[in-house]
Amino acid sequence: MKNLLAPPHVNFGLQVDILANGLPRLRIDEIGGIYQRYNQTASYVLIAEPDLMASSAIDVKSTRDTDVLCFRTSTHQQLEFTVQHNPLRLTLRNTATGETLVDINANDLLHMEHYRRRSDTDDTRVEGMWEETFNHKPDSKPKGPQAFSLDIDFPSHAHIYGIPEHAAPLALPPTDGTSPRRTPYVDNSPPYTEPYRLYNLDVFEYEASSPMALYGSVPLMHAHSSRSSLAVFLLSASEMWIDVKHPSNHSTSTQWMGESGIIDLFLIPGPSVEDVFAQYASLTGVVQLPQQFALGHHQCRWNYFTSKDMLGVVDGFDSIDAPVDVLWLDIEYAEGHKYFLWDKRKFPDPVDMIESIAATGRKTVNIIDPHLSRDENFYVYQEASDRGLLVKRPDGQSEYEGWCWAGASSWVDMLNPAAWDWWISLFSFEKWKDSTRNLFTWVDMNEPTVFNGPEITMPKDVLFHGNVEHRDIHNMNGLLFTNLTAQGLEKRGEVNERSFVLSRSFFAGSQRFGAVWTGDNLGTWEHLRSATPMNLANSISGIMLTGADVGGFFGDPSAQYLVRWYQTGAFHPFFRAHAHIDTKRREPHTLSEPYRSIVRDVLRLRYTLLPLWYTAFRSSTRNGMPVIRPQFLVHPGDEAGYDIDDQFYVGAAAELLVKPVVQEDAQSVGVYLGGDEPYYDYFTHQISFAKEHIHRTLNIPTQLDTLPLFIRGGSIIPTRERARRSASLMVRDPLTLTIALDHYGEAQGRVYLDDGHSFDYTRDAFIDRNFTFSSISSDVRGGWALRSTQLEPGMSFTEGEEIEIERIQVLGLKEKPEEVITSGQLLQFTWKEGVAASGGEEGRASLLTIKKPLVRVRDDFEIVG
Ligand code: NBV
Repeated sequence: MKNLLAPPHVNFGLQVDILANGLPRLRIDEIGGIYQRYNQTASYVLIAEPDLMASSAIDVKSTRDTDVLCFRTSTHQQLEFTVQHNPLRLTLRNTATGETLVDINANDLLHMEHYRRRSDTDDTRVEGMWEETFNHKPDSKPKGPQAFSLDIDFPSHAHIYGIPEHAAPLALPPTDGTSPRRTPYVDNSPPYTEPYRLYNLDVFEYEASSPMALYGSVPLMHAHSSRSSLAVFLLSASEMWIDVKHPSNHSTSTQWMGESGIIDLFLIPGPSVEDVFAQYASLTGVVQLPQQFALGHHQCRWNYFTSKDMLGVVDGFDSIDAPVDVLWLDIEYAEGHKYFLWDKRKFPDPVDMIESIAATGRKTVNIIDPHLSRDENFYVYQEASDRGLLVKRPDGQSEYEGWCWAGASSWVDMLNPAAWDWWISLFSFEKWKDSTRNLFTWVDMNEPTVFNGPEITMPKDVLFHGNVEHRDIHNMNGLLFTNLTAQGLEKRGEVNERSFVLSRSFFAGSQRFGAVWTGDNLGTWEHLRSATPMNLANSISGIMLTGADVGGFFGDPSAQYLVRWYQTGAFHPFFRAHAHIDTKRREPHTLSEPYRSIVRDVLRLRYTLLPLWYTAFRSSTRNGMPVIRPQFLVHPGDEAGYDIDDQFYVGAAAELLVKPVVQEDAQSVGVYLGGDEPYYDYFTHQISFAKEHIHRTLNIPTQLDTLPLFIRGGSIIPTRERARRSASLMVRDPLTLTIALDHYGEAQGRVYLDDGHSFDYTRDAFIDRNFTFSSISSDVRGGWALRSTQLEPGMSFTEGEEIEIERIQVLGLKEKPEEVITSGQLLQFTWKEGVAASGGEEGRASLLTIKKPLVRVRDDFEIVG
């Protein structure tokens, strides 16, 4: 393959592979160049080298100018991938529908700068080609120019999503200065004129709406229409820029520019939204099943200063009966910001403190920033230095030194295999005596942040193992760190516990190693508004355990604002309150009434719903679907929902719909009702549904204690109605099933339970049930049956055997049953008259409550009425 911008003797190769499940993978690299472009990103990001489709399953038709590959995906899509040689153009077409899904190089923007010797060229005149400066910080660019560019068109898809992390609307606005389709959530936000940038950075006080780079990046872009869904994944960890425009109302054109490395592009053909997620998960993996506590409420602050301070916060929660699972320690716990070393003046007996907190059912997390103080007496630095495990200066010899909290610092080179076991060993109980199995890890500043570096990060020309420049791997630096830290936690002692790591920097695949959050947001309404689209963007990019600093990191916002933040954060997967060191204390117990009680009730609501969250995560480990979902995923055919990102669904089957209130002094909000199913107000059981030609948007009054939350008709949701002090204290509590009927008077649901902390679930120690509620007779009285069947065999969860279902409530039944029976026994029930789901009327739903159904979760049962 020739590149018109390169001299004739330079060659580029295009390798097209069709993966076993039908995903085309395209790799473009220079052949016989002076250097080898970096091509190892996949080995850190993909779960395995993907299997290829047997060549016998691919029908290849070649002419002088084209090669056409015809094959069937595992989702039974008949596809045709065409390589047109001159000019080069690559297209993916669905042969059944004739739709062109992806069109590459239609705009002739596919280019790769070839490697050259400085002495061989007169290119030195081009500014920035052989060295650059950023804010007076030099980049020596020893290999010279090596960027690539590529245009990817979606001729039949007008809506695109993904490529986090940006504080931007979920449906990505164009970057050519034209106005986005939807009114931006930030007042007077100008149209975007810069490309979306992927370059993991620690950005001080980031803007609430901007394509600028933030802490994480996932180069995955979804394209969606009412006909099909697909995605592209450009696996490069170098800096990238992505431009977006819409040549017409039904198409999108994008241009991707990367600084270095090979082009490694995966086409993810769908065609359903579920297929896209399963296909992406087949590459980068699914979310790690979190410990139950990770889904509870987390209380953080920069900083709790002493053991007494920490224990006081625990008492504060207990004093108002508010649940919390994890107490967090920021950088001031560490002596001289030398992480792993507790400052014993403030925390004289860390183990005692951690275990005192654990005795109340809570965990502790402390922060391990990746910069190592270059203090010869600091064992972590000393060991890393002695073993040659630190990132090197561009000379490849001396240790790179930069500034961070600890002063002069160095960084561990996570490309060096010798660093892996060593880093893991730091977490072992033998080595880290001041830790216990109840202590977990927060990895911050792992973009990495270097105070005196260009753009507050590491210079691009510093060297990692194998003489790899930082520029080639920058965006996966955080991922490598999180991976090894998670392994450290899993391998310490013989404890058989799942790890928990929170990381600020992330990349494709980070879902396998823990949680992420959206960094240092501001305590402003705009930032509260941006948190939901940002978490949705992470979710649809595979990063499932995602959250934002509840309350806003910077500032001293009002109590009204804090309440609205808790109401929002309680429905984000990772739910952690956090605040800057200069802010006033704002833990729930420090608030005045009525705010304190409202926040406590929101926390309890989160805990009541933990079985639903946990089931959703388990489900995601099997199918790769997000646990929170935007409108377009739940109603993929409804175009009116494609730009909506201020309401979302929660649960394995999107059972709940939530619309956070994010405007100051809001009197009401409009909730968009997708589909034609009934929606039940979670608290009042009022039924609403979209009435064609009358309303699709439901206006809900929003007093401060109101949270617009609905159960989607057709769902059965598991809850634990007694919120206790922490999630781990609830794992054996009985369940309540709430059955919200659809138009046909039917519903289904699921619950997954295990011990909530160990790996025993991988050895069948779990309960996984399927519930169906359906009519069993066609007579006018309409008898029904609720059945529980085993979804996945896994019956060795002995701890869970006695867990009961203590209550069942059925919403929207047509008639009061004469009797309710299980296994020949009459069950007691109460009945409240109300509207039936099948009647097409709005109003408060009828409510059948079976108080003691006498069944255990693990049992097969049938309850009829
Ligand atoms: O470690 C201090 C903070 C931390 O609280 C915050 O969550 C991180 O995002 N950290 C950044 C460093 C300094 C921020 C100004």
